[in-house]
Amino acid sequence: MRDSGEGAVSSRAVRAVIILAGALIVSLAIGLYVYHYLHKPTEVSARQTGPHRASLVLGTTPAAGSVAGSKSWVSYMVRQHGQWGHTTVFKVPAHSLVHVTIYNFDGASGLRNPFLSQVQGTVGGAMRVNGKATDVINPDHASHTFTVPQLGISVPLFGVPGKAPNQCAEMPCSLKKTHETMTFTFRTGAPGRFRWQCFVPCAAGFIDGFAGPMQTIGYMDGFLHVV
Ligand SMILES: [Cu+2]
Repeated sequence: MRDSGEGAVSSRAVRAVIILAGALIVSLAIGLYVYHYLHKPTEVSARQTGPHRASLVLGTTPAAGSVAGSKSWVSYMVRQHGQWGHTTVFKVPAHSLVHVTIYNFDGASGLRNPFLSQVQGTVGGAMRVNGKATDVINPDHASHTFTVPQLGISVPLFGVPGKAPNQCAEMPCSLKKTHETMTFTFRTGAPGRFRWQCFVPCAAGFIDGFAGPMQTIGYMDGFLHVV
């Protein structure tokens, strides 16, 4: 009888250790996920161009290529010192004018909601497409959008025509390759961390074009860190 009693105690002890170890592994995994969510990809600062002025140069590509590591999906990129970097977390100064240039190397996927083909929330309510001012594009010609819902900012990106020569399919893309250039300026307010994302269902190969890169930070989503 004494033997079986000891056996029950030790099996309970083994179970407790297994449960504790399991709980530890799960909480470690959750911790790592949260850390990764908050800290990856690396934050890149907009370039200070004057008092309360900064500039940010971005790019959009059909495939992030080797710069992105394992997942060469459709992606936003950042350009610094003539080099492409793979991040979508941008630090910009508060109460400032931020001038944004986006070089789009990607073709059009088209918007499902034509409302988003309008430029909203920028200085003058407009942008420039290859130097020409406009406040709207044909929704079928939209390649991506740069939208910050909480700040009321949304800019559609004009897509490279399908038959255009000299296209760049994968980053790093030289500016000599065919692209469309969008420029606009927006004004930042108080500090905060604001989510931004693309609203064009541009994730080719995924259901409804809305999965994969469309819901992954570092590709078609990111944060605007106003400091
Ligand atoms: Cu997109």
